[in-house]
Amino acid sequence: MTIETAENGRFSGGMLPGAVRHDWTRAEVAALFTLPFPDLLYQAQTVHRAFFDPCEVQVSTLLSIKTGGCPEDCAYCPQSAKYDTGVTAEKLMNVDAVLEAARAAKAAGARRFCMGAAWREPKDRDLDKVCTMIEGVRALGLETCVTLGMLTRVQAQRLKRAGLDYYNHNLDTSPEFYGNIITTRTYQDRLDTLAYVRDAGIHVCCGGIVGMGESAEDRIGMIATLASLPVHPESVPINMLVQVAGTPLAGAGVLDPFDFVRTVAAARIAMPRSLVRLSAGREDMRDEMQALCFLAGANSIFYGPKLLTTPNPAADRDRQLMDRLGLRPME
Ligand code: SAM
Ligand code: DTB
Ligand code: SF4
Repeated sequence: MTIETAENGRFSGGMLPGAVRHDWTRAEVAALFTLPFPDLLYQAQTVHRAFFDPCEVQVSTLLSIKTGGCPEDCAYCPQSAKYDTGVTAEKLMNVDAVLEAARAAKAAGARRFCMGAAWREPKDRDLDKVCTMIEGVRALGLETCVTLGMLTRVQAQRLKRAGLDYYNHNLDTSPEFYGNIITTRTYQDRLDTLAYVRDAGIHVCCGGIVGMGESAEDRIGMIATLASLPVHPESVPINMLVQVAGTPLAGAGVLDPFDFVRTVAAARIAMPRSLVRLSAGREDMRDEMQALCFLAGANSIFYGPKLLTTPNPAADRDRQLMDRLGLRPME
């Protein structure tokens, strides 16, 4: 097989398939975004195939273990107490109910079980309970992931001792656009939490949201920031904004779907070894759009009828889509 190289112009920015770099400049990432679509997808697929079987998709299931009533003001989020979205605040679930949901997820084919809490940061007492959940979910033979907001270094170490495999904490957007979306915590707060998680030896799941009214430059800045982390996140969720009535971003202009696909492809090329997750927003995507995202290098999805509070495609629709495309769940 002939692999096109930087010399013949097919691979921009000196990128050869197989190279993992942490020194991505914005100009290099911008050059990816502005490639003709066929060249971008070709490059993304070549990189994808160098590291993964392109017919395999990692399957995770999400559960909201603590819903609503969050003090933060993230403009996209239906769980913020600042917006009237019809989401009612609930207490942290009990451990047995969480384990029952994890057993059902495993029986349905999930490999990883992700537990999300609408907190700014966990209280130590709550963290003890979450650690018990992590131990129980691991004992079922599932990989574990939690997303609980900001952590201290000590809390990250506590989660590691409980056996946590992944911590999800998103940068959400570029450093420049961030202040338009969230005012109650800083970009640096997020980078600090990510460093504590990494230092504790937990795998990092970190990505962002597209379709919030950000510019192309912001999407470029987000990918460049993620790809410049000292170690790439092992999982990179790319969420399409789910517009929820009552949030400030309800009514945000609709993004050109190809700009979403370009963001997925740029994530794949810039972070070749990472799982790129086609995350929120699939419920409103046509099957053709999801297929394009898989061709652009997405190789992970959330599986099951609900994300945290909003709908996700039903499991049978996803099974059919995977069958029609010849995709298999990753072991
Ligand atoms: N409270 C914790 C935090 O913010 O880190 C954990 C849960 S929070 C819901 C996890 C992530 O979900 C957010 O960082 C955001 O990227 C994503 N998210 C939330 N609402 C969304 C929406 N309406 N559309 C797309 N993604 C969303
Ligand atoms: C991520 O990046 N996306 C997931 C997960 N991490 C926790 C959450 C999506 C939430 C979508 C809105 C909702 O269902 O409340
Ligand atoms: Fe709270 Fe997380 Fe929603 Fe922000 S994204 S309002 S921190 S639950």
